[in-house]
Amino acid sequence: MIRAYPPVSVFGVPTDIGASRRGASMGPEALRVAGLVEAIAARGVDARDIGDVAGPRNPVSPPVDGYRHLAEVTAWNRAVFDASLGELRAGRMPIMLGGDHCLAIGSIAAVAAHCRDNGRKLRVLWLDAHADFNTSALTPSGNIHGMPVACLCGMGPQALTTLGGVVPAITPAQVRQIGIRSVDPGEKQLVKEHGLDIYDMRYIDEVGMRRTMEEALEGVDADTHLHVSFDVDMLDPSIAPGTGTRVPGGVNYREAQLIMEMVADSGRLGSLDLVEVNPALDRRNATAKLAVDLVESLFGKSTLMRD
Ligand code: B3U
Ligand code: MN
Ligand code: MN
Repeated sequence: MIRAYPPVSVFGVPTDIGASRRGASMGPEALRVAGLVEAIAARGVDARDIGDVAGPRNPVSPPVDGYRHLAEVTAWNRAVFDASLGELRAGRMPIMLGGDHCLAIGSIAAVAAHCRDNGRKLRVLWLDAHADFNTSALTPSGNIHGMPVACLCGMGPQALTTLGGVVPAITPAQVRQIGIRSVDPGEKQLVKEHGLDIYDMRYIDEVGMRRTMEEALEGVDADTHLHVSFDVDMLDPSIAPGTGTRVPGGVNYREAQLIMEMVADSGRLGSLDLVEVNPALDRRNATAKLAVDLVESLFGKSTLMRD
């Protein structure tokens, strides 16, 4: 199968504004140093690094009304929204290098707006140890990187839920979460109420990654835009130590490769977030290098010639 990828625009979002642990702001450079853009280009894709978007510094302040740094998170997400939508409208695939996962509010709001404009269906694959479905009332931390899925589904501060103009930006029915193993008690209840489709680690252990991915991709067709939001803490900390909220028992190397290969085989990848790489916690950039390795598979690299 010959896959033609649209041209790709990689941009960095150097901030840890949605987290309480510092360091994800260095993620974009770590991924560049690990050779991300060159690796995509080596797959025969027109890949361009358009640099970093800008935003406010991290004031490192405590939560106010259940949100840490809401004004700054909003500013960064506006910048991400504008950059993502600009690239999509130019016919290019945006790859957002975080930064922490709060930035997916901007990137996915942009993808949702673009899909609405073009009458395309949207499917979001949320690869993560966490459901990121907290609200200000439920959050144990006030960290907005624990809230992006809820915000996108219309639950959250107005500044974030209205980012793309239409509320909600997406519905839970458009989301499939994979690798989940840490959900807070109140968040668990909310996830159930909204029927979020979660393939947690127990499910993956029981049925295997192949079937998990077949189910997660079910219904994806030629009219579907597939957005992959990849929080590297989905991976087991033994292979991906460079991230702020490590949870044991994660997705292993082979399972992660299969996820990426099956997305590549779908031929529908339209946009990507690569978030929560924290070089301050990493060993010799291992986590960024692994992310690059996985992105190569996402762009069709496989061991054998399957074309
Ligand atoms: N659920 C916890 C922890 C967390 C969520 N996402 C990350 N950490 N990266 C919270 O703070 O909301
Ligand atoms: Mn996350
Ligand atoms: Mn996470």
